[in-house]
Amino acid sequence: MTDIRNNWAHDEVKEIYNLPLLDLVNRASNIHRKYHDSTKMNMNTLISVRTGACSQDCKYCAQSARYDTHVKPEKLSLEQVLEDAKVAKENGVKRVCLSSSGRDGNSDDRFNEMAEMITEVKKLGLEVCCTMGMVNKEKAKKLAGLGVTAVNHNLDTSERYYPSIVTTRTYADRLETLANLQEAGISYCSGGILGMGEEDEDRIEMLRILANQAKHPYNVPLNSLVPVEGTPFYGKEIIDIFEMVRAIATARILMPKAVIAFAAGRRSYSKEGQALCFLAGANSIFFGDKLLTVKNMTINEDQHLLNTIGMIPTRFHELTTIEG
Ligand code: DTB
Repeated sequence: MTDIRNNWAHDEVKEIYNLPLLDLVNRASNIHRKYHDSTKMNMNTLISVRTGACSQDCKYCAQSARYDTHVKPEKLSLEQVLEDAKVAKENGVKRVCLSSSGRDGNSDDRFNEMAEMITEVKKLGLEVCCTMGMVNKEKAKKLAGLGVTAVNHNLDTSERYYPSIVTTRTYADRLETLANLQEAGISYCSGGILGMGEEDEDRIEMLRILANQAKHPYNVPLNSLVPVEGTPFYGKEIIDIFEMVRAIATARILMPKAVIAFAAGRRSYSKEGQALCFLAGANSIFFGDKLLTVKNMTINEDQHLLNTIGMIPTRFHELTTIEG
């Protein structure tokens, strides 16, 4: 049977997810080595071009205007974004992800601002991704024309659990943006967050929906919730690293060619735990001392970790594909 499928049944995914952990890791690791160079790590720096002041009520997010968090609304100028991108480049990353807070990326002011930033950052010789909320068909085509590497729009969790984390938009809205991106022929990035009180069933369903898209995501970011003071999910217990390993390994088996990112939350875990995630198929990390609003692993820690395990930074297109 071919490895690349988009007709996964829930029970099939569940069976994989529930394999004995080391058998699951072994299977994922074999698939990973069939499709990727296992010495390469995709490194990507987040730049928050618009932070906070968001009308949405995502219970995990420090940027919602509804919650009293440490985040102060801020908008970076093009010059500041270029400055941050240059620093990221000097630190060795090949790609930056520009993030703009807010529900809808289609409004002309937010879209045009993002389009200009994408164009200018690309001129520095960096690959550029973006995340800006919902994207309609027309704007998806425009983003494709700008040569963006991938557009991020997460499913976050399962359809069933989604109303427990957000009420101001629907799962159908999320899926529609993914469909718009696919129709425009752009690579897209979509994943979710673990540790929001969801069950294994929700993780399994989210991964199944991603794997059953007509075209698999280019990048699947899996985040471990970073509970921020002031958000409704503050106080949630950090999930065990083995739960991250299970989700990452399952994602790798379902989407062999995708880049799987161990995105937010790495600071909660040991370097050995993170290395196990890389063994299970995670081949992308956010690199830089800060994510959007919270601290990341420091650059020094990450350089040390990658050196120790013998992984080197790479560009997206150099990551894949040994076979297929
Ligand atoms: C994704 O899945 N994780 C990134 C990116 N996509 C945009 C964001 C991580 C943010 C972590 C929490 C914070 O800094 O506020």
